[in-house]
Amino acid sequence: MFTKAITKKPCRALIDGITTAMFDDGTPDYELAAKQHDNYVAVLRSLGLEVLDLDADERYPDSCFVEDPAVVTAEFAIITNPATDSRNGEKYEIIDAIKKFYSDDQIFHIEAPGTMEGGDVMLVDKHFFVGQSDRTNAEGFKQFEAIVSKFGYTAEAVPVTEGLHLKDFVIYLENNNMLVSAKMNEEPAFKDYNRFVIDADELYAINSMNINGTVLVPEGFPKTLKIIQDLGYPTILVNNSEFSKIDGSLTCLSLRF
Ligand code: CIR
Repeated sequence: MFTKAITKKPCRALIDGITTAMFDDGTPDYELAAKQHDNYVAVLRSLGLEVLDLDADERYPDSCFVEDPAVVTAEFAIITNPATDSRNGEKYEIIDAIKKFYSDDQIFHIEAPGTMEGGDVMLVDKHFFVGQSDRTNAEGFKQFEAIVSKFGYTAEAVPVTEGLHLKDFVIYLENNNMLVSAKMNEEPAFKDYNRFVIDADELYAINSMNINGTVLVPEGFPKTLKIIQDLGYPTILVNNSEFSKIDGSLTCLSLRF
């Protein structure tokens, strides 16, 4: 059960965010992104979460994607080591927010040469799947596993070969259900889950987000919406178009715990 979330307002420099245009191309419209972000925060609050919405930071174009510089659970927080130069400094900023909720002995760090971004980390009960991607390397995984094992969690590395982060291609919806890309459907790590393969033209909607039983689904992906609704989950549609232009999806806009 999530009770809290941390978010961070998009900055005007968002238009310079890193992008491979894997979902959508074009430049985000800052004003619209700010509105969409306010709505995202309002939806989390409507679901009962206490949300700390941090001020925008113009020094870091991608800093609204707070999921990447930290991984949080009920018991501990890990400050990651984001892989790209333009994002690495975000780890020094997120820590002030993390310290409002965690004591010093609950806060850990991934150190160079380890790299990690939270978009590669997917928790299923007490087991972490960790994407091995351009952003999260084997050393990052090794350090992560050593930390989480102290708290009774396990971790498993999964290759990410089709784009940015693990959770762009597989998401856990709870109740043993996963949304997967065609490629992740072949991944042995996920063989025991009920997998629902999302068509290539709706790839962006894999990153839907279960908040205490209600699933937030990006607007504009009717086939995925139907799959989620047919599974019996209540859904809320969220327009995330401006973030999708710089490879940002729903989970990346918050840390939930
Ligand atoms: C980046 O390339 O780092 C950002 N433009 C997008 C980050 C998205 N984060 C996520 O999915 N967790």
